[in-house]
Amino acid sequence: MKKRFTKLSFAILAIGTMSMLFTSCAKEEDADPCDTIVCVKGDCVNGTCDCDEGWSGSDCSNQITPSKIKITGIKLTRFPATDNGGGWDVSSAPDIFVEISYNGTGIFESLLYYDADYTQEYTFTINPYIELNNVTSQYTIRLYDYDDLDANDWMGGINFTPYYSTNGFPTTKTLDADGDVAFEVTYSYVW
Ligand SMILES: [Ca+2]
Ligand SMILES: [Ca+2]
Repeated sequence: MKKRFTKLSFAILAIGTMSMLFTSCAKEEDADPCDTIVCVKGDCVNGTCDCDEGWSGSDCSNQITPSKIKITGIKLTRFPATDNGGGWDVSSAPDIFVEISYNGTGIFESLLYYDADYTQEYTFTINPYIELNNVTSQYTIRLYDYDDLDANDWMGGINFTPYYSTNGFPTTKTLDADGDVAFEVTYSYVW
C-alpha cells in the first residue's frame, strides 16, 4: 500500500512538471514583447525601451537637456592672413590665442602660438576641459593676436549656443559664421 502510494505521487509529480514545462515553452513561443517595440536610442527589455544616456520617452526619441557641456578641444580652422591688408605684427606673423566668454566675462584663455601661419590649423590645449553651465545660452569665442607693447589685436569672433534639442548630441561642432575665423570644438555632455 505504501509502495503504491509513492508510485502514484511520483507519477502525478512527473505529469505536473511536464505540463509546466510545456506551458512555459508555449508562452515563450507566443510572442516576444519586444517584437513590436521600436527604441530609437535604446534597447528593448521585456517590452519596454531602456534608453541610452541623454534620451527619454517611451521610444527614447527625446533628447534630455544636458546640465552642462564640457569643451575638451578647440581647433582653429581659419583666420585672416592680414590685419586689413597690413601685417599683424611689425615684422612677423600674429601670436595667437583663443578666449571664450559668457555674458562678457572670460571663462577660458588659451596659451599662445607664436608667429602663426594662416595656412595651418591650430589645436589649443585645454586642461582638462572648459565647463559650459548654461547650455542654451550664448557664448562667444574670439581669436586675438597677442602684442606685448600695446593692446592685443582682435582677429575675429563667433557667438554660439552650445546646445540644440534636436541635433543628436554631436561630439564635434563647427563654429563658422563665414567670417574671419572658424573653429571646431569637441564636446562631451553631462546630464
Ligand atoms: Ca600685433
Ligand atoms: Ca609675431
